[in-house]
Amino acid sequence: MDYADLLIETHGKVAVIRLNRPKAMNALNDNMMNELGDALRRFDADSNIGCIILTGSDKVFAAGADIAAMANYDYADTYNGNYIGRNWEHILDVRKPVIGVVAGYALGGGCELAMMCDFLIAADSAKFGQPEITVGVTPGAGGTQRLPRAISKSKAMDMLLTARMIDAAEAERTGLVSRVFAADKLMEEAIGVAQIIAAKPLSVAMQIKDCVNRAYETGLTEGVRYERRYFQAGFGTPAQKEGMSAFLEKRKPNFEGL
Ligand code: DAK
Repeated sequence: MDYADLLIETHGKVAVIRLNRPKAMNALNDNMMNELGDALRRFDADSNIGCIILTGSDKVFAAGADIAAMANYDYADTYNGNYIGRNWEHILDVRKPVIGVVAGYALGGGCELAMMCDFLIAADSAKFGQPEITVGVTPGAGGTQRLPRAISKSKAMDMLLTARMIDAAEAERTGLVSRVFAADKLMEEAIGVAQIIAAKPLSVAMQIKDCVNRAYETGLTEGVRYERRYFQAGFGTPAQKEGMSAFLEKRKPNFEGL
């Protein structure tokens, strides 16, 4: 895979996709988002991959949508061209786990893209913000919806209305990120987390992801009913047989290919 605005690596069953427009602080433009959709689709379909990491550089995850590209847009350009909708949200269709790994700035569309990942790991250098109000627009890729769900209405209103950035410690305290590591250990630690996930049965990981995402979009009763169907259907599968046999036989399970 050869891309102009992304760097790609694999570490065993872990794929790493790096946003890479260093001269523009990884500002998100059409080409990058098209490439990102392509890379995500390929890794999702690749049976050698069990977990995907989306990251940036050690300085910036992404400083938002590309302001230079959108400064001259008018309503017809954004509405008729389905700006954002046409190519920013492929990540939501990925069935395998996707970890967002953030060092430095994740601002505006960058913060929104990070929040589309399944969970976030941050460096102690990370800074999250939704400064769109300062450039005269509302967020357009889910910032007003995912941020209050992640960190509470009050914190989200504060960030969205004042454009205040929060640091890694506040992001962890408020639940936006799950873990924080020293910047120089970030990728090593994040790949370690991804490798743990990739060694689990992929079928079950995808079902858990589907169920947790359901919790976002339905009420509790409906969500628990959804989860129960997966749970019951899981009996008799190779993953259940291997996992439970291994426990009873006091050995490590081998979920290769499951
Ligand atoms: N877009 C384009 N270029 C950017 C950029 C961005 N978002 N952020 C930085 N750059 C460029 C700078 O212009 C500069 O380019 P040169 O001057 O060197 O050519 C280069 O990256 C380095 O930036 P700085 O010189 O500013 O670097 P600093 O370290 O001093 O500052 C910073 C880093 C990240 C704090 C600063 O660059 C900054 O504040 N950047 C802008 C952050 C921002 O406002 N982000 C939100 C963007 S708005 C919608 C759809 C989408 C959206 C909204 C609505 N609808 C469909 C309704 C999304 C909006 C956004 O994301």
